[in-house]
Amino acid sequence: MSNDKAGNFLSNIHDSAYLAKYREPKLDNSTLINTSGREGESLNGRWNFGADWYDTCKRAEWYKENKTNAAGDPEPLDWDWEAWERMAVPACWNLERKELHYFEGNGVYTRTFRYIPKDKTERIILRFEGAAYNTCVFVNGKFIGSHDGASTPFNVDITKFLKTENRIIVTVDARHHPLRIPMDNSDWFYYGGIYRDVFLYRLPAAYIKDWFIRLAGSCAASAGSCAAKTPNGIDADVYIANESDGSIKISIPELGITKEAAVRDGKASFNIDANPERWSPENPKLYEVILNYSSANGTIDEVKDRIGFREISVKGTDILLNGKKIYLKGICVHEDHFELGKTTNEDVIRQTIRDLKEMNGNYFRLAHYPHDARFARIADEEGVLLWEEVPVYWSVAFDSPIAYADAENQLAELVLRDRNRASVIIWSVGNENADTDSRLVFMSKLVQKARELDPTRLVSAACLIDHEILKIEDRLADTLDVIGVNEYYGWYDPDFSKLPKILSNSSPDKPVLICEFGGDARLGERGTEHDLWTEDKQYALYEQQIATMRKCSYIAGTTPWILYDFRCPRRLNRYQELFNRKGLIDADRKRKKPAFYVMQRYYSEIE
Ligand code: GCB
Repeated sequence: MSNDKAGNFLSNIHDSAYLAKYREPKLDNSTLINTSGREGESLNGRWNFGADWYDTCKRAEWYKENKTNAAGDPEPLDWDWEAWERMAVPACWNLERKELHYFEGNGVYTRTFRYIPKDKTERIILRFEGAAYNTCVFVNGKFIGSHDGASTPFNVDITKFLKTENRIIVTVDARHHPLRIPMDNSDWFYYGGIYRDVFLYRLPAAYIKDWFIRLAGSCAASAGSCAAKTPNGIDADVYIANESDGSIKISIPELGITKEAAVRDGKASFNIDANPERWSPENPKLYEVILNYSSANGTIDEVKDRIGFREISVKGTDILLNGKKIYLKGICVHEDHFELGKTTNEDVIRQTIRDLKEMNGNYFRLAHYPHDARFARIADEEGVLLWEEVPVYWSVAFDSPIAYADAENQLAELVLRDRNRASVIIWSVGNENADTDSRLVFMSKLVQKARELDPTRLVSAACLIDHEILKIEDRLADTLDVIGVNEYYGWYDPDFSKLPKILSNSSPDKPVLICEFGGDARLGERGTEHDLWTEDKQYALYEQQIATMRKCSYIAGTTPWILYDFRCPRRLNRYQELFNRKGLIDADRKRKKPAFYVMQRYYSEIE
């Protein structure tokens, strides 16, 4: 609290607890609206921007726009919205201006917009697809809510704050500290800013808030509570906001389906007799699904989505897609783009998928945080399978309830965003976390949460190998459907001979994915197969890895590390120059290294 009992004009500089008043309302998974299939009005463009290193906007309440004091005299203001520089939205500020490259403070964004209601009862929802890391939203001088997490969407109903001319102010705090997810150390670059799209949605007074549609009875969990059943028909749950009754009609025109169900306590459920064509990489069949809501008092709402129906399950050490064994021929990919950072667009995503297909792959591990929502949507169309992950990376504060709440919320936001996407087959709850008691509790709870929100997909995590006993052993593995393993034999541990020993010492009762292996090579760097940083060494290492994996029957797929070189502040040697060079393609996303073709050959040879 402020020490300034006299209430003088300096009170804000003495208040070190100022952040407390910006914690609530929280914009989290409980307020999240499923906006797929809705037309938004874009608020992208060039916003005014101030690099506010000491967070003065929040401390001194700039957003209230108090231009005069109580006596009516002008205040010596420290902000000047219209004179501020212009910043692209969406964009990572680090790449917009040289001086902002390492800026990890608070960015203050502001713009105005005119609002003309189309209907007196409409609700106006402001939606952010992603802003890094903590975002506080202010409309017309009022604080509206706060969101934590750099890679998941959030939204807020701003209807009651709107006038004809409106000012919106958004503070984005990009600082990292040990309690955040991810924490203050990682192997990628933490960009800052409003780096994904911003939209306004006009919704009716009561509206369809969310829906979950899937093959009936599909239950992927081997270790979970539901016994796997043969899918038969289509199940759907539809959730309504601001109204507890009315009725929902679901239509799937191509299947000749129209069904109606009553809304009870804000929810309607369907079990529909149907036998849709199964979605798969060979046949990425999508059906248009239309939901219509009408309430007793005449409100109507409609959403449309394109849905693929498929089943993913495990049997022993196999992964089954639609009941048939599938080998996941994959590669890891970061969102990081040399020019765009974590901002992306449809062309970049489609090119990434073309690169995977050129490698004869069918699957991506989207590392290490939720990627842009369009990725899974395009993967649905393109027939690509996905592992999606939350940034519970390395040593997060496993003992902290604050860190847990943040991780669980990011997981829930990801699952709610993408659980209707056929391409997504695996939720991952973390990467390379030491096997401690507190980590086991933390991550087991995340596994449970993923299953509670979505029992139709597999749950995994990228685990570490026990280097002492040379065995795949991690207590978390008992709760997972698929064991993910990262290993760098031939690179961080030069003794490659350990890998075959580990594989033969282990006898897992569930599928194993080698979800990372690899080594750095700077594009064009040549030498012998023993010279670090060369394409020759990377090539030889890939050959060795593949030869070893081929012999192991319980490996159900692999995602080498990584498709493209990516920016990384902890990589400072002359070959790296602030990039992790383990890519099979250079950071320019064009020039391939020879090891790319090792994977291409391998994937063309296996079923
Ligand atoms: C890992 C991490 C990944 C790193 C990679 C590396 O095990 O999961 O995030 O970038 O190793 O290059 O060291």
